[in-house]
Amino acid sequence: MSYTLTRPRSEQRPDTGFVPAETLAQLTELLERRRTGYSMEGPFYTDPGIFKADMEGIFGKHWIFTASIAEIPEPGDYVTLDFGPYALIVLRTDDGGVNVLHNICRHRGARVLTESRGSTGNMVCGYHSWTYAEDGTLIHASTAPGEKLDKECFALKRAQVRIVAGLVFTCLAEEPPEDFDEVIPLIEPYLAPHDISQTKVAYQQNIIEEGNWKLVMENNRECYHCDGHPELACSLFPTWGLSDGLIPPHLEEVWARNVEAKIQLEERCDRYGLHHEVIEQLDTRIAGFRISRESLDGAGESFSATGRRLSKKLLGSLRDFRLGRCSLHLQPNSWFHFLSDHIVTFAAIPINEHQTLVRTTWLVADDAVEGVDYDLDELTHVWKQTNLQDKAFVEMCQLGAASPAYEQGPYMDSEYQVEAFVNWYTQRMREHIA
Ligand code: 3BY
Ligand code: FES
Repeated sequence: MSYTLTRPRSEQRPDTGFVPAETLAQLTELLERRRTGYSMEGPFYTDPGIFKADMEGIFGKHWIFTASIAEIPEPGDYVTLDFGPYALIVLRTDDGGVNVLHNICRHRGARVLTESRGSTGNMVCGYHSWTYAEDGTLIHASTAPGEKLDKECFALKRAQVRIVAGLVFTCLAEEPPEDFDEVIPLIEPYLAPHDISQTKVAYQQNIIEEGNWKLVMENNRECYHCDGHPELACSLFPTWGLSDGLIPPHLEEVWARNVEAKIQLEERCDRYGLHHEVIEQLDTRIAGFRISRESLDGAGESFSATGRRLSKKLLGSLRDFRLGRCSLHLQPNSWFHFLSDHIVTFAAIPINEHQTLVRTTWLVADDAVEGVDYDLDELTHVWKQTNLQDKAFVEMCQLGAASPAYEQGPYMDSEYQVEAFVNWYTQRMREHIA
């Protein structure tokens, strides 16, 4: 009799698993031969199997940004979000907290909530009316006379939640990466004075970019392309090519303004007790991030053509409009700009290997009145334009990545944050498939 030696079943990666074995072999090889300093190979952006691996190894394991509490201000308010194959409900609870639940009925798997947002009491599945409480507990399921169902076994699955200064993060893993809890106290003091709990959504833009989620993130992580953002460039100082003392002649004037504005901003921040130092740990931490407060051009107040405020109401406990932008970049899927008069949150929500939903949300003080304190078109103009320009850049790269002629190109110095994102991603994926 011959035996085939196998590992115990519990230690095996099931053949029917989420990511096919051939994809894992391909991914292992691609990760092994990754050239640092260069963009990634095409399949990272085009292969459906690698997309599944990303969902499992990144979105299924790490802390991801979902929404802010301004989107779900009242108990029972919810948004639903699909990250690739994951369907989530982000629900405000009666005690003011937030639960994140898998939007998958425990009866036969139907979506429980089918709208993208709304307000709900108990959640009733539309198929056979199984009914769940805000914490996911199954509280009602019709049964035939004498039929028994142990309702305790069929609660909606819950994910981990952290609320950071009003930003709701979730982790779908049973054991979330630990260092996010160390990052929270580093970033919260920068954001808290803008007080998201006292803001409301002025506008939300959802655009589907025909590009892999990693191209969306890479594009966000550099301003080498910022000549392509004329509206943004009115208030955003160039963030590339200026820090090494080699100032191109055509940028000398703007550089001088930037230096002066930075000195004034730092004095102001010190006076008001606001944090402004750059903390940058984009690829060294599992919860990679960069936070800073940086000056804006012109009046230095907001993202407008003149740098002047776009809403007349200051946020939270702030006492001055000239506070530049407090900007946060987080791996793997979000970035934020906190200003004195409004906040813009950005989430990259993967759909499949070649499409990403980019959700941009503008928040203003909850007592700001549209048409009186702010004009919606003016408030949203710069980032709406910038997002459309970014969409075009991402789509150009997606087309390139799909071509057999595509070869990895070098990252320039000003693209170090792109490199950091890619390093973070490749390291996390190596750990995932190890
Ligand atoms: O939003 C950001 O953080 C970067 C800087 C400007 C362009 N880019 C989209
Ligand atoms: Fe939800 Fe049947 S699938 S009640």
